[in-house]
Amino acid sequence: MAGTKTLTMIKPDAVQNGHIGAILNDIAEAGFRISAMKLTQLSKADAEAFYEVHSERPFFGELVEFMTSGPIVAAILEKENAVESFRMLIGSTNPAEAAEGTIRAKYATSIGENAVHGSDSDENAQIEGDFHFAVREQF
Ligand code: FUP
Repeated sequence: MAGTKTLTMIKPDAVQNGHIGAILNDIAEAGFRISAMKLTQLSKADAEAFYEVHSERPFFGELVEFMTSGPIVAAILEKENAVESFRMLIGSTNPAEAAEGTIRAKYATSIGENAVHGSDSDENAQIEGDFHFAVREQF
């Protein structure tokens, strides 16, 4: 059975461009419950740990630099089939390929600066949620 939790980050580009409110509104209208949320900024070590699976990829350095460049909003979202449902809502990694109406189509600028993160599996949703939030911050 699919899990009910996913982890999102509203990335530095979207925060900088003033899209926090609009993105949270899209998330709420899509029926997600926010069970944890904070405005925070990742250190280099945080970003390197979060994106460890991409450490051998050519874009890793740029990804870490971008993700540490300013504040982000981290949140745990709950809904039936949360991981897949949220990835549908945000659209393809590359905003040029993201379906019309998706969060990345509306608010992302490039494949690197793509407005939002969404977990890619139930296992990673749990790991990423625990990365950002202590148990007492998860409701
Ligand atoms: P997604 O699951 O859609 O966030 O995409 P990936 O896990 O494949 O990539 C994670 C992040 O790496 C992306 F959000 C942006 C960055 N990335 C690049 O900068 N260039 C690429 O070619 C692919 C990913």
